Amino acid sequence: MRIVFATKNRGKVREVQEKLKEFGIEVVPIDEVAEVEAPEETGETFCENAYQKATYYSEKLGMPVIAEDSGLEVEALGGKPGVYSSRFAGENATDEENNRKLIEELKKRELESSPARYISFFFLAFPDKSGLWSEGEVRGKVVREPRGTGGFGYDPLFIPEGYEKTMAELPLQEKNRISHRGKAVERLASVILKLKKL
Ligand code: ITT
Repeated sequence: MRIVFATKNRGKVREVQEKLKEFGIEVVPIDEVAEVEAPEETGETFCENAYQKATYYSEKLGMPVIAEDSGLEVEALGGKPGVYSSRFAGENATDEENNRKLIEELKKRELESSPARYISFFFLAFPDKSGLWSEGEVRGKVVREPRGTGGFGYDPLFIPEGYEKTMAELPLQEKNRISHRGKAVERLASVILKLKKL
C-alpha cells in the first residue's frame, strides 16, 4: 500500500516513513509525485490546517493524500507558538531562529524551563471529499540549553516527560514511539488498514 504525504518538512517525512513501514504502508513525499504550489495556512487550529492541506492536495492530484499540522504549546507563553510554531520568529524562519526566539522568551520571563506539549493532527483526504483524522500529543518541558542533533524544529529544547534527554538526543525509533506524530500516525494507520479504500 502506498500513500502520498503532502509536506515540505523532511523531518516529518523521515518520521512518518519509518512509522508506516511497520504497518506495510509506503509513504511517498508529494514532491516526488507532482509539483503543486503550497496552499496558505490560514486555520486557527491544527485540525483546520491539516484538513486544509490534505483536501487541497487531494483535489489537485485526484488521489488520497495525507497531511499533518503540528506544533509546540508552551505553558509560560500562554500556549504559543501553537499553530504558528514554524513561523514563530517570522515568515520562513529557520529552526535555529525559532529556537533562539523561544530561548529569548523564556529568558525575558526569567524562566529556566516551562511545561510544554507537542500536538499533531493528521488528515487523510480522499478526492470525493471524505476523510479521516487522528491526533496525538506528548507532554514535557522546554529548556534554555539546546542539546542533541536528531529530530528537527524545537527538539533540542524539548524534554519529554519521564526523560532526562531532549527529543533531539533520542534515536528516531524512540522519538516515534513516544511522540505526538508517532502516536497520531499510528492511530491513523490502524484505521487505514481496516478501510479497503486505498
Ligand atoms: P508542512 O506544513 O509542509 O507539513 P511545516 O514544517 O510548515 O511543514 P507545520 O505548519 O505543521 O509544518 O509546522 C510544524 C512546526 O511545529 C515545525 O516546523 C516545528 O517548528 C514544530 N514541530 C512540530 N513537530 C515537531 C517535532 O516533532 N519536533 C520539533 N518541532 C516540531
